[in-house]
Amino acid sequence: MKITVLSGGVGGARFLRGVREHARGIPEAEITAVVNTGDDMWLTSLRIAPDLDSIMYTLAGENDEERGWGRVGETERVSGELRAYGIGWPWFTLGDLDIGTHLARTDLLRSGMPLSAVTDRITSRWDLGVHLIPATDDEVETHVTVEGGELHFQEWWTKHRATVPALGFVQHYVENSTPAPGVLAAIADADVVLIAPSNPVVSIGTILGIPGIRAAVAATSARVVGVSPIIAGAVVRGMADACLTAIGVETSAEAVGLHYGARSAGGILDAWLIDETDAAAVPALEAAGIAARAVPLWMRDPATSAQLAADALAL
Ligand code: GDP
Ligand code: FO1
Ligand code: CA
Repeated sequence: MKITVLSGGVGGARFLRGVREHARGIPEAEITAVVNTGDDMWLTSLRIAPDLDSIMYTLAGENDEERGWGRVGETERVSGELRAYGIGWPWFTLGDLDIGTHLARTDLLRSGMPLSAVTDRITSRWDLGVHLIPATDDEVETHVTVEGGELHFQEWWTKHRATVPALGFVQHYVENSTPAPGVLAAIADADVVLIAPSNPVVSIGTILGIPGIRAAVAATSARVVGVSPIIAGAVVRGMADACLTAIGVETSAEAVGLHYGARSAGGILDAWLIDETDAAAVPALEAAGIAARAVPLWMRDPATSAQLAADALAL
């Protein structure tokens, strides 16, 4: 069974851990994650790819579960030195172990390898059980339009904690970008395409904004099932609500489902999984052509993540 998952960072990583766990019971299961790279950036000459790294570390069991990003057992000696020199972003900490990943990625990129090949090489260190493909090999970075100018998404997200009102999001150079090798095939040849409970705007939205990807999802013979990242009108973590507000979408499971839209109405969803507390939204979603089911949506541990994946694959 070919399962393709569109995914951002933390929410997507935890969901992918559940998909992998549940797929252990599915013969011939092959899982491919198409991962957002809009949060990526150059920092102190290193290429940082937060969502690819969040997923890689989580599936490798090397992630810092509490912090939600970076490596477990991390130290910050090098970033202390960078701060002392006034180099880099003092509010964006590059851990020592994490810098090992950035050096490896940057070295391979500098040798001329595309990001997708670099990702294959880096992730081969572990047996992740999921094939990670960046949505594109091109540098397409999310910037946030704010009063008076633009910020790189990471500055808006980590320095300002999304407190500066976002007037909009723009992915520079996205119009010239193309899906990375294997992305369109992973969507077209899938038995099921899952939209992870990721940030609908800057994670899923950015992936769908790469020319060709949204059309591929709309056209695939696979069933397309999404999982709401919003429970009872609130994000589980992070600031996706600030992103949704910026594009005029209410922070609710129903509004996000309708924002993605029913495939039968030109959108991307066949089905939408929402939390039990949002069960009242099922009729409206069904009326819009989206099959909906209310189940526990909190991924508290690998077991609940696996159950969520099972529910999504059964919908
Ligand atoms: P980021 O790139 O690190 O922001 O992570 P993603 O974009 O992949 O996902 C962020 C979203 O994951 C947030 O909006 C959270 O609401 C959502 N999320 C995190 N944990 C859970 C969970 O246990 N259940 C659900 N349904 N959503 C979650
Ligand atoms: N998030 C923070 O809130 N503070 C940080 O200092 C920080 C550093 C960092 C370094 C590498 C990396 O891959 C992610 C990092 N993040 C940090 C998390 C990142 O901002 C989130 O993963 C968002 O999804 C943006 O991608
Ligand atoms: Ca992210």
